[in-house]
Amino acid sequence: MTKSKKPDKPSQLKNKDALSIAATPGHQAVLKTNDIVAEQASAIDALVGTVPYNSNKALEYGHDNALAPLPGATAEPRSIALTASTATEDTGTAKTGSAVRPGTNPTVASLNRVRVDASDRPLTTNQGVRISDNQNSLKAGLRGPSLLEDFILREKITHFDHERIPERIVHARGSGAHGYFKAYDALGKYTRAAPFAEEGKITPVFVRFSTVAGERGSKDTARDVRGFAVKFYSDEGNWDLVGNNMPVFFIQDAMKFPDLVHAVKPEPHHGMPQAASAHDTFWDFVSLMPESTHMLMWLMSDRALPRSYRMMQGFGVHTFRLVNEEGQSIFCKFHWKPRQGTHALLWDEAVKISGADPDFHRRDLWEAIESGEFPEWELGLQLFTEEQAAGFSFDVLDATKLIPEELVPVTPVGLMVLNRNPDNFFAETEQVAFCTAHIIPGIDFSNDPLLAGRIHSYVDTQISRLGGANFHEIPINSPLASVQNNQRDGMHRQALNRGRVAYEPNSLAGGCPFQAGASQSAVSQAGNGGFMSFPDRVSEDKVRGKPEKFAEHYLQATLFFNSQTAVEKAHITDAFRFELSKVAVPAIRSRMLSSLVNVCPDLAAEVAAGLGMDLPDAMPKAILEPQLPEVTASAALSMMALPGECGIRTRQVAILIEEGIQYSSLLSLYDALTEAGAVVHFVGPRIGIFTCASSEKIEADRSLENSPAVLFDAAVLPDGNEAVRALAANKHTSGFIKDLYRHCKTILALGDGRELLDIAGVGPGVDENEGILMADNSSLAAIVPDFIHAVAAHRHPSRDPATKAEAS
Ligand code: HDE
Repeated sequence: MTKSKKPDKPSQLKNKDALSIAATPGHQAVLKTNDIVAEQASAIDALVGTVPYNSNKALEYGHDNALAPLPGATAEPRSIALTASTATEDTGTAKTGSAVRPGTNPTVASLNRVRVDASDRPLTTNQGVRISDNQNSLKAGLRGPSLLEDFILREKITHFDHERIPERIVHARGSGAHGYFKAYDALGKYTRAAPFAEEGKITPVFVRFSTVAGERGSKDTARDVRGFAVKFYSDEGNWDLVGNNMPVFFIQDAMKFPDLVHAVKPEPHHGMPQAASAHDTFWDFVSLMPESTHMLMWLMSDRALPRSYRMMQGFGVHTFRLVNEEGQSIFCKFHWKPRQGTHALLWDEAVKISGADPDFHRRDLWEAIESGEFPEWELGLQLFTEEQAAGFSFDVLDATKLIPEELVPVTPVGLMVLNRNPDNFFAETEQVAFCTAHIIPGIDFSNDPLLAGRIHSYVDTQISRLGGANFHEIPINSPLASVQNNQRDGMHRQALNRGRVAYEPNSLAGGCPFQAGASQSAVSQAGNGGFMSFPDRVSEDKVRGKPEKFAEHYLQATLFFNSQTAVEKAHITDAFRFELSKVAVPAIRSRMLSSLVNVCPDLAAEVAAGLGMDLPDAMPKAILEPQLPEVTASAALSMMALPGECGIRTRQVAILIEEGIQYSSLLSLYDALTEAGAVVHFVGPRIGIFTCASSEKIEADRSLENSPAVLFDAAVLPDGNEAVRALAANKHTSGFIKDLYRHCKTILALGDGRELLDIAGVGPGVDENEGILMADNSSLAAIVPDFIHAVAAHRHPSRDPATKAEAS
């Protein structure tokens, strides 16, 4: 190969002289320009001459060369000017800027380069022309016709007409935030991936959480899977870990994804229902696809109703590979575990929130970050060898199966913190383009056939959604790592590539940009080589089919169900009953019931009873004698095992107020709650100022009317005779307290406030129940820690009507 050549003495091109002459009126710049051209021509010839033939050609052949590609041959030009597009490169203006430094690409950089602030600046058109009047269109006379020449009006309206882009085919509704990932330790033993290169290494991230089925304006609290997509802006390129809040998926092969999505989306004839799986086409499809049963158990569980995006686990779902510097590989599953705990809404709560605040999750994420309560997740890895995988009772390439943590433990490897809201929802959250194909050296794919389809799909979909092949240049998508290649042109191209060379091999640009070669290569420095696919050996027939182990569809659905607590099981039963009760065709309901018999006959019988149907026979299975599972109950699958470490931080606590409340008790309580990190709201019959019995003033920032109980995690009923009487007379109070009670939330009744429990029909004797606390002035101080403890428990399942019904 041609070795990199030391640069000759920089050539003395005289373009500076030429420019100064050209800029002087009356001078003939032609002769000088010809000097430059002549000099460039001779220098280019010298450069090209250093490459008498393509010495790398022979290295393109054979197995050993395939495993260790060398970096491309390069030769440095005598001057940077040789690779320029034009001899006038040095002509600087405010618009063109100065000549670019060698090897720079300002289209990839931090978002600072495109952040815009209009303070103290006048309104302009998109061409930068100042607008004198933004109130009136141009008319022929005050009462005359509008004029076609009004380019200001027309530019404004034209831009407005094109403000929307196609929404995502799935995951259209979502919210995002910036943050960083910090590695606990160097993971070089397993992977050369840049984010894990050193202990304490920080990599910027952008994360987008989403629902799947609903359209862009749909409610946040639909029963649905949640997307959990993380873009790592690593110094070796962007890595997107595009996961969900559930560790498995509905289908095993990408071929079925459009069918699944068509089945769950609003039915094509009338466009209903929005953001809901409770309809015929969804259950028709999944009841014919028994491999979806495990995912259905997750979807019918409370995991599908997160309390907050901040309180969900995330999973990479597929098996991936990690590859180290020596080219050794180990299989890996990715897990995100929230510090805030994994918590859910109740169905009744989710339904009511979707009316009270359809932006519930978006608001929650935004407000937490704005208030400095930065959500955190720990990244964990399940690492296992191919030999281990071969021995499992299930196939690790089957995305409908998880690997129980009892079989392969999760090793924590780092922490992700989301600490900044986007400047602009559209530019960042809407335009961010995640893609499973965005991997970096050290991460690689497994042969999961679902993953293979995704590797194709994401780039493809961005091309139509973001309007062309240059979506990677949109600032939120552009990497921090430098980008240089021979791709050119296309819609909305931003990079102004210098020079006339857009191909490789070349000698006119000294062989640049050159192929990086393998990281293991002796000639490249460690860590500087290019991406190398793990050389997984493949020698099989070309077929359309699935491996035998994929045929087992029920054991992990049963594992999931058996790992739930009684209340979680009751919610799953309720959810199946609700969803199937919305299915109009009885035969579809019956088919689904027959499938559930294979998961758990008791579950199926209860759902059937709830639908007023006879229990059908079990659905025939695709495999009669599967391998026995290694694990039959897994504690980690129950949300009850994931309370988190944040106590009551960010929990929303309502303190009801009215004219005449007792102030003294409230003050110390307020201080204790805010000290512990809760967000306390004073909720009155209206917003505004209220006067306490001892004449202090308190301002209600929420009203019973605009903020129903479902928007709070806990509530305090105040003391004060007059106030309690007024609250009792308010038409919203009783429903407010009933919902708090029914949703198993913590209630603290102070002094006279306990009467409100009776009025709401949840007393007397209610204080026997978990999470209902009573105090008066003298006992308040003692009860505050109990209250905080009870709110931190999220809710009190012993009061759950689902389990009560079960017991009775
Ligand atoms: Fe996606 N998926 N998906 N998906 N997916 C998209 O890409 C697709 C799958 C996931 O916040 C689309 O940019 C196929 C599994 C998330 O922007 C699209 C298959 C998992 C997001 C697409 C799957 C996901 C998407 C739509 C089966 C969990 C939102 C717009 C072969 C591991 C990312 C877009 C964001 C988005 C295709 C299955 C997660 C159409 C073909 C499994 C979190 O390309």
